[in-house]
Amino acid sequence: MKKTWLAASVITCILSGCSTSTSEERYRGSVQANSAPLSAVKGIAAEPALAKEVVEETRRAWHAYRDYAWGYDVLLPLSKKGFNWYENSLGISPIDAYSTLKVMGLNEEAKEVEDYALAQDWNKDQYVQVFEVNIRILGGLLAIYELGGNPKILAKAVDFADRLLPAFNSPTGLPYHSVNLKTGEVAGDKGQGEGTTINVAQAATYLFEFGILSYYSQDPKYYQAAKKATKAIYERRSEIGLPGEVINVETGEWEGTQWHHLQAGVDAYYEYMYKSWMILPDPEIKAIWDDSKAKIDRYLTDDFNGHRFYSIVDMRTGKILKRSVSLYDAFFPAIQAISGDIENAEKTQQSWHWLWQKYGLLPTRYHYGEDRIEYANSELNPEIVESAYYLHQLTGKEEYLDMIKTYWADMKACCRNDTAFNSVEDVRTMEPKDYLATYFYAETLKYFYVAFAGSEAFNFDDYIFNTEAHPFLRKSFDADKAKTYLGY
Ligand code: DMJ
Repeated sequence: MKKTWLAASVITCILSGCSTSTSEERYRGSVQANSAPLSAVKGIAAEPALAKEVVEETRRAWHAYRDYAWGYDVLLPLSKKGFNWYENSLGISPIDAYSTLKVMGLNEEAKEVEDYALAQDWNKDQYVQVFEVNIRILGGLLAIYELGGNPKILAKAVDFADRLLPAFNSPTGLPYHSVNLKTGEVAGDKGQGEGTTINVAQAATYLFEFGILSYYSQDPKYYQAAKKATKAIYERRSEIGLPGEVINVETGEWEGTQWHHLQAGVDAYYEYMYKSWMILPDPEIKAIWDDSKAKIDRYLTDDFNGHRFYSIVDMRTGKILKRSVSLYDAFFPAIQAISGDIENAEKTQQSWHWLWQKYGLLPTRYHYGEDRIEYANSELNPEIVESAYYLHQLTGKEEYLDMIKTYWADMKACCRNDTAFNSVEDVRTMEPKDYLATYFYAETLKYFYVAFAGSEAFNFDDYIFNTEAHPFLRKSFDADKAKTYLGY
């Protein structure tokens, strides 16, 4: 096994912390194209008793997974058994849960997951969705390394990423939807076109994990593949500057609708431009973000009936096609806020909070133009909590902590069961659904905890989260070294 690249200096830096070379100017006020990320307000309120409660609930939910679903990808909390995404388990829940357990100080549980991850053999004759396993498994392994420092975990991450890389061998550099972990053969998503089409999020949500892996391994090939994919989307934007929604990875043509939006299917494409730039400051990516953010502001912003949402528009004209949102879109206030656009972040979060209060959870899809639910289920997704957390940290306003208290109380009321928590089939009836998403462990519980625990337990300014809420210490990444290790 080739491990010589793992320079001692990198390990030292990760374990003991090295100085950051990015000087973060504090910036507040109106939006500014090249604004530096904001910093948290000092001395803001916390809720230690609720933080303790979240830890106990996490411990309980985690032990339910261990008791009923150990070794499976997902816990089915009502039937009390496990479920796998594919033929063989990839251990998605535990690998996703590690960083939450670690951040909460559940060290015994976290160590058990680390040992479990080390025992995994990725040489599985099985197709996996590149996007989904990148954010959960590669992101999870990198977080185990970041927070635990075990070089054998880094070797596991490298092995896993090397098995994803063949997906990027397309004529455009855009990844195929799925790749076989053993053979490197690629495949499409069943039911989508000829098997060569993917959505924008599946195409270009790799800068963060692949960038971090290039930094740790000092091998630019990962970041270069991710950057090529992001640029392949950006360069195919329309005359008014908007990409589409679904693209053919072989021809580079947009397929299906001419829609654009920042919802599920696009969301993390935008999230990763800004977040990857925050730790690995590639100026080319920042320029793409600045331009993209301006286009979102100009074409997708929709103030309708007293609410601020971001709509579905025609990529060629910017004309609004549908006033409909998915609960995943609630990630956007967090990115608006951290990138300096507090004013719009606050407006958007208020609308999401209004929708939450209407039902006591967010429905998966809501048509705000016609005030009706399109998909009524909820899997206890994290985005609205995440955005309220960012806004609480960045503005210091207690109303955002109050929002998070509401979300926690409502989630317990609807969805806490004798095992752990469950999803719901319909937010109007709260009919239980026998599923507990891996991101409930990775994200939802973590955002509740860090919001309630306060900055002494978890300092917002010190970390950046991947889209699955795996936290990485900003000071682990030196801007000058990043240029060399990532090759930009
Ligand atoms: C998570 O898996 C990730 O945040 C992803 O980017 C989209 N949203 C889900 C949770 O809702």
